[in-house]
Amino acid sequence: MKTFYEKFRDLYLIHIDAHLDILPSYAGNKYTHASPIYRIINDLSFKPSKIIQLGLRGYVNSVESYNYARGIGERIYSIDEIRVKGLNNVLNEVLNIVGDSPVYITFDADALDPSIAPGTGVIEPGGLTYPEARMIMKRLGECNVVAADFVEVSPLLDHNDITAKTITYLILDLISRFSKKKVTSG
Ligand SMILES: [Mn+2]
Repeated sequence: MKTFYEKFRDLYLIHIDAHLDILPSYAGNKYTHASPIYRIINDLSFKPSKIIQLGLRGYVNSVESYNYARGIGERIYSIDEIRVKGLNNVLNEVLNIVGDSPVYITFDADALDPSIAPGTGVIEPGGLTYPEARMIMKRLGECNVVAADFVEVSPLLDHNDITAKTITYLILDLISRFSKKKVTSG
């Protein structure tokens, strides 16, 4: 993020995850899976209004964390809001927000339902299905994506490589759209 934000000052971050990842520290460590969004905002001075989060759910995210994230201007679409509004409508809103701006996508495997992604450390019931995640990848692939990462896959916790295969398919779903978008400078 540091490298891409230095290069693209109008960068958007689209964060797909069950968790807000916005704790200042976790177990006494500033650099864990619980803090990347906090670090990006506070260490890189990245504007919270340029962060869009999709898929949030579960009891790990505290009310205080939601209030903090919303209070500083993050755009949050919980899994419940996605289901009520409809994924396509939410994606239309997201694409409308980012326009032609450069986009960094970060995808946490636990955004997916544990039934298709058991191989991750903090599973949360009620996640995205593969067709939903595939639609997210295909629509976001229409944006000016300059970087993407897929995180939190743990082969030791996986079963029959189901998580690895699902994530691999999502990477393919994303990059398969790149040939359709216009080439941009940088
Ligand atoms: Mn997570």
